[in-house]
Amino acid sequence: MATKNLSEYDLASVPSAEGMKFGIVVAEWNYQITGALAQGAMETLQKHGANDNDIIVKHVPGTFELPLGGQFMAEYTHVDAIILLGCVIQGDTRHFDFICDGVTQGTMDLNLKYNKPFIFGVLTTDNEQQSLDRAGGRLGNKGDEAAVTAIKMLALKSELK
Ligand code: DLZ
Repeated sequence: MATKNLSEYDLASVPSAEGMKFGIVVAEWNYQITGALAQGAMETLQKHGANDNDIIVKHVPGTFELPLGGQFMAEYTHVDAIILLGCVIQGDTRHFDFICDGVTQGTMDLNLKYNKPFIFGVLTTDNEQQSLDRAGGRLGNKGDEAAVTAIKMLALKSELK
């Protein structure tokens, strides 16, 4: 199966992000990659009408800290959706599995605890090249996909409320 380009989507399917408030939490580990994810997410939110003043960006040390960083955003700011951006690259030890398990379950828990979208913008790859490919490289940018997902989930919430 061909891998999807993360930056390709149907523009018409994305509602306006005007008036929506976003938090972006970025892991500092593998920052060459996570910084590119953050740039992609910012640009995509802006492209769909989000106001610069409605986007808060904060950093945490590593991907393992993303859920707590997201919880701080939910508790102490007025954002409507939070995008969590990280990159975990497989190493020689089982650390990869522990970080991936923690951030995955932690993110799901936050979605349900706060009734807000917490978007899982985390690359989990076997090597650095696979991550670069998905951080603005040949397979697009996971930050773009995360931003579009945040907008769509907020629009769905508004529609149903
Ligand atoms: C310790 C660690 C390792 C080995 N690998 C990564 C990684 O590939 N990506 C990442 O975002 N963070 C990594 N970390 C750091 C952990 O996420 C975390 O910051 C530390 O274990 C401290 O809790």
